[in-house]
Amino acid sequence: MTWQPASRHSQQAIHPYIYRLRFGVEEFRPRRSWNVTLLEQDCPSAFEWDGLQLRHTDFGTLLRLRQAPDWRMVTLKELPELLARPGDALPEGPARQQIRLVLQRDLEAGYYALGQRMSSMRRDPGVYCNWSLDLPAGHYRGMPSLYQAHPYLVAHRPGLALGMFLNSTWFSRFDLGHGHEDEIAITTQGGEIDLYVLAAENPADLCALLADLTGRAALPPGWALGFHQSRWGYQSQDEIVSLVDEFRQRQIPLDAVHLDIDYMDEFRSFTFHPQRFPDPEGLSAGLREKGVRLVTIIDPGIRFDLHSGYPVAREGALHGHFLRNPDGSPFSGYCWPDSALFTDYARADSRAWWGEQQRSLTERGVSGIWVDMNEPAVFSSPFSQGFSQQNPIPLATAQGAGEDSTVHAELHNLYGHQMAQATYEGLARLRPEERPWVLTRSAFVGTQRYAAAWMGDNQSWWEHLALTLPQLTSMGLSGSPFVGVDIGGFFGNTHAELFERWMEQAVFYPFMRNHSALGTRAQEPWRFGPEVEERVRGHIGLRYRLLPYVETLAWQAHRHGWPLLRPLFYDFPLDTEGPLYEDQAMFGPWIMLAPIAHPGHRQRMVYFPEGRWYDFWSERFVDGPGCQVWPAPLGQMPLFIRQGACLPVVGLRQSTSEPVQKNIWWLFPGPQSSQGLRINPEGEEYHVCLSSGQVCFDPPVAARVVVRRDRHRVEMEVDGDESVVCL
Ligand code: MIG
Repeated sequence: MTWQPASRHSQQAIHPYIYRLRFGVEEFRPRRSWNVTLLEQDCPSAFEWDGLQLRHTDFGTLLRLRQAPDWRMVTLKELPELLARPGDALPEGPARQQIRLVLQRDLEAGYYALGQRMSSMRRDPGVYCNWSLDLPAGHYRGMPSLYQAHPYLVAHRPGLALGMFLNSTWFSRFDLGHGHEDEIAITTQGGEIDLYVLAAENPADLCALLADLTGRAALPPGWALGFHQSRWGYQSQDEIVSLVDEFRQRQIPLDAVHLDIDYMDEFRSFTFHPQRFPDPEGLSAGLREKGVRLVTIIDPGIRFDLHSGYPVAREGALHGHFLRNPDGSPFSGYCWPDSALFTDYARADSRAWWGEQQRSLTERGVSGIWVDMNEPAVFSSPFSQGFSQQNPIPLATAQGAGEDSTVHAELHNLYGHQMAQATYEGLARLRPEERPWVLTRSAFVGTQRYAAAWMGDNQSWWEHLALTLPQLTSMGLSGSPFVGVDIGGFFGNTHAELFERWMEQAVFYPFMRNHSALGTRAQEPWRFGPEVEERVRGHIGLRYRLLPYVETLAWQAHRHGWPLLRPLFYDFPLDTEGPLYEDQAMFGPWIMLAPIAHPGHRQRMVYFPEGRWYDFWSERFVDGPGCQVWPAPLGQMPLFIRQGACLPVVGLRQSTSEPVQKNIWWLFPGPQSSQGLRINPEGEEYHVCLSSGQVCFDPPVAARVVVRRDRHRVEMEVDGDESVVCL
């Protein structure tokens, strides 16, 4: 079948800097309940669209079509990257309508974002698919897609940061200069291209626009910004208690422990194993006294067990919350509990029901919920029979209710998103006094409203350590600021040097968790001997000292969409070359990390953007721009503070539950005046202004201030209140 012209189109400015271009095969379908965009109204703007070119008076030409949008009918065979179960077919209707938009590729621009990938941050020419998948161990570059789907592309050149969000939850694909070097071809199933074009002067403003369009990231509770310890294979309540005691006895700060599937009773979600975890209330209360929160994993696959008194399966089936086969029988797929039922999170009543299920955890003192396997991952044979292939839900399976009924093919990419939503909303209802905290594996654009995310099953490999910064900074550019990877690597056996180098950079992961797979070498911080332990204690301690800065960045991510961990070009958008180094990153506006991700390396090249940079560990400083080789002994990864920094910090604590004794600022004064900001956990702002040797507080504080000098750093300890201090 050949391509035919798309017959419908509409254009509309919905924000002074966001323009919506729509092209369709048939009548545009009405807004769906699951649509992730928040802006709809017409808005006066300075965009001009002439049918071929989109311009904005502030920026000039933003994009140009190469040809009129067109469409064709396709079969599953023509979409080789779309993983479906053997014998499956695309359902009739829009699922078979593939529509395409071909744009001119700006050869001067760098291309970024597109969510979660195992590849460089600057997107090479290639094909990027959006289809959530749980692929086998050993993620590699060629994987068409991973657990999450972000049909959102960023183009950047000095003076212009352009975002293109394809508002399609169907399978989609961005061909970035692959078919033709100077073209970008965007295709999607569903018969509609709904493209939001976001135009900003720099990446920070672009991130703010994306947050306006798709929602602000949920602000994590304070404890979630601390250190988390996890492992698949912690077998019992007693083991968890000893683990936490060991952290405390060794004086390694810790805020959360995660329980993996081992805690469940035969993999029944929302249950605890009666022998191995006999007293979850006691466990969570005991941990809470030690300043540690409990997080439990939940899988979407509900054990298909209608007769043994498992209320989740029985009630869910009774009230019709699970997916069904075309003949009306319950759909079941294999997962941990062998045969499992899957909730239809596209239905509001089913989401509410799912939310209510969290009660069995919150009532037992669980603080956060970790939602896994929500691509959703379905196996081809029972887990109890060993290894199996993925066997995804048939694409024609009905989802949604009433006017919003559709097929799984349209909602596959949203399964994790809506599971996170249901879980988040359940926690918010059950415990309105606490900020919900959900961690998800699968996600879509907009999931940041409900959950933090980790990057799934990485490996204990140097290559995966090296890919972490590109991966996490790309997530931030794609709208998801609260992200992390499994420290130490999940599959495979880590070892001392890899683990230690991983911990060094993890201080700056927005979400900081050590996690590993069943049967792999233990990787708690003390498993590699006293020297490694000592240095790792120092790294986690540094995170805890920096927590007021981390909390401030978290608030800014929540309010403005600014990622905590970002690529250099984000903070230095006019610098055209240096900021392309992807093995460095900024943590907020003041801290630059240049980690080591290679065995044996004890020095590395560091790019310094414009300005003065103070070495965190020594007397040295460097004036950028330029490159220098920098020492990187174990325990001292190259770390720099930008001149002018005013960093809110705190004395060392073992947990965020310990009261803050002193408010401290680390000042790195420069010739120009500079501003420091602290946003405390309640959202109150404290400003300090540093100018010609004087510090002014806003709001003014009235009491004792102690000032100490340490190399380039001035440490200012505010015990009470005072308004102006001379350094
Ligand atoms: O495929 O619950 O990504 O973090 O430890 C295994 C067991 C299922 C996958 C998650 C991983 C978790 C593991 N889960």
